[in-house]
Amino acid sequence: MRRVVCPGSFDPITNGHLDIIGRAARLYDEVTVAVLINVEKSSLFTVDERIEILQTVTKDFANVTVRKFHGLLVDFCKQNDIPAIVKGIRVVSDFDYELQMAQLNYRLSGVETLFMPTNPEYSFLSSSRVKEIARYGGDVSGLVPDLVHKLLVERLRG
Ligand code: COD
Repeated sequence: MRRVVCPGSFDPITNGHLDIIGRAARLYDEVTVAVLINVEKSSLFTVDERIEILQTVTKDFANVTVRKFHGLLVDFCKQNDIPAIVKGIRVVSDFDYELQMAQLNYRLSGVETLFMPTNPEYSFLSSSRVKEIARYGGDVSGLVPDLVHKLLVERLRG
C-alpha cells in the first residue's frame, strides 16, 4: 500500500492545493490531507471548518482522507505509517524553503518529500492572496472551489 500525506494550513483550500491533491491521488493508493493545528497563527476558518470544506471538495477522490495534526509533521507520518510527503512547488522561492524543510524532515525521521510542480494555471495562487482579494470585493471564482468562493463571500463581506 503506497501512502502519502499532503500537509498544509488550507485556510482556505485553493484550486492549486486541490490540483496537487488530485494528482497525488492518481499516483498513490492512499492520500492523507493533513491540516496543521497552529494556535500561534490566526486563521479565517477554524480547523474543523477547514476539514469539513476539504472533505466536501475531495469527496470524488475515494482514496483521500482528511485529518488534523499538531506538532511535527514527521511525527504524524510515523504515527500513521506514512513514508512520504507531497509538496507543490509554485516558484523558485518555494523550492528554497521546501528543500530545507524536506532535508530536515528526512534527517529527523527518514520520511521522504516529493515535489510536484504546480499546474501553471495556479502558480500565482496562495490562500493569503485569495483572502486579500475576497476581502476587498475582488472576484476569486475559478481560483478556489465553488464552496470556498461562497463561504469567503459570506464571511468576508458579511
Ligand atoms: N499550487 C501548488 N501547490 C500549492 C499551491 C499552489 N497554488 N499553494 C500551496 N501549495 C502547496 C505547497 O506545497 C504548500 O506546502 C502546501 O500546498 C500547503 O500550503 P498552505 O499554504 O496551505 O500551508 P502552509 O505552507 O502554511 O503549511 C506548512 C506545513 C503545515 C506543511 C508546515 O508548516 C509543517 O509541516 N508544519 C508542522 C511543523 C513541522 O513539522 N515543521 C517542520 C520542521 S522541519
